[in-house]
Amino acid sequence: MEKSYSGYLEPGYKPRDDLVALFYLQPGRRVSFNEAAQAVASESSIGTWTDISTLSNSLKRKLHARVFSLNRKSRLIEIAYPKELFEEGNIPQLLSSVAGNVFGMKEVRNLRLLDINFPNSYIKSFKGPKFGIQGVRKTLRVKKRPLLGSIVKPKLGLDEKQHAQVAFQAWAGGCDIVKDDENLSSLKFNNFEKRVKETLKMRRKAEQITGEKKAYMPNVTAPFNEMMRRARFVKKAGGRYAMADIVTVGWSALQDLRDADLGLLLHAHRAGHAAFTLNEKHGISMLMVAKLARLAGLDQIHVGAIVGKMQGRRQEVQAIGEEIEHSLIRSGKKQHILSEKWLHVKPMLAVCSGGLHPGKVPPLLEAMGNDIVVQMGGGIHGHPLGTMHGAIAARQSVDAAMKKIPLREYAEQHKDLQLALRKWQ
Ligand code: RUB
Ligand code: CA
Repeated sequence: MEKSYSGYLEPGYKPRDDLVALFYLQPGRRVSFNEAAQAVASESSIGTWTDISTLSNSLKRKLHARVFSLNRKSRLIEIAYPKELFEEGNIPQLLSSVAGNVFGMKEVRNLRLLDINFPNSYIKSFKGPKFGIQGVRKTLRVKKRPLLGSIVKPKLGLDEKQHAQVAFQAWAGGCDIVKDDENLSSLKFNNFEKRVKETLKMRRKAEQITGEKKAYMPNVTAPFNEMMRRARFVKKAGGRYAMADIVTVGWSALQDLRDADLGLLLHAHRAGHAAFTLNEKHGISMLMVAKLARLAGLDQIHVGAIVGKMQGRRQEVQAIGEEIEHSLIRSGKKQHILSEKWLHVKPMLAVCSGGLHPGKVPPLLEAMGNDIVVQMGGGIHGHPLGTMHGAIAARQSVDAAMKKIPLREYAEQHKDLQLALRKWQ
């Protein structure tokens, strides 16, 4: 091993004010586990491939990261980083360090950043969500039941008025929230400003008819300045929410979107996350992504639906949104990433989405509890009688689950639910 990658091992070291990262690590060819672990600690803190005259021993002692626990069997290592290595309130810099060069080093065959434990001083430097779970519930005046959301479908193709009409039908049928899809921004056939105006008009109409509070989540994903302009436009037009595709716009843009304090609830769509979260051995865990989104100050985030169309292991999805023991991380430690106690940082709401329909609501709530948004696109617009009846059926499924009545039994008196179950179950 290169000399510069040695001296980063300190078993038994007790982290105090450090930032502690948990990695899954598989060494590269002809590299020992110890060597690979130290290479990761070195490259992600102050080291490079060879020893250098500019790094004195005293400097190294002060700032180097320490591998303080290694488990060859589980391939888990924990690394403690002095907090001085990180600029407060700067997520891109954090990731350039602990999730930067290390993923491509020859000493490493597979490396996965599973979790980071932040010291309080670091957490303090972020505002966190402005609203959080309680803020969303207050805005929509829904106290206990899961919130019901829909995505306008087809994801692209409708014009502004058609889009607003579909949204209206979904609200009128019983949805609390209607959102744009991840790839809808401002297109030739559907202009952002026009769509927002039309859809908010329909939101007000739906509120009058139903007597319920409704919300529209326009997708502001765009290059930074344009994204901010669109978010401000939404606020001015009377919107309550904005959604952004967090992976594609990036952490820097998200932090500024939150820091602008526009008074909008912020929804995080995670399109693209699976490029680095899916491989169990390499990349960054979804748990980590959710934690960073909370730090950045988003109010809600897609976490997976377990019973739906998208990948996402039950255990990890639950660990993000629900309080269960997450054995993949630290056995014995209760993980509840979105509501874990974090000083002033408010709990974030989990959004379950992707391939859901009314028949899937009871097992979903069983797995995730009631503090979620149940979001359905196809499962509402694919109803045999159209969007409004689809939304009615979806709301009936939530009501049945809340009353603990089996869906089939509830469907005997609820025609729309019955039709949905007939199509999808
Ligand atoms: C939902 C949809 C969302 C996915 C994304 O539509 O397309 O973009 O939820 O996946 P439908 P995830 O209800 O028709 O499947 O939520 O896992 O990030
Ligand atoms: Ca989508």
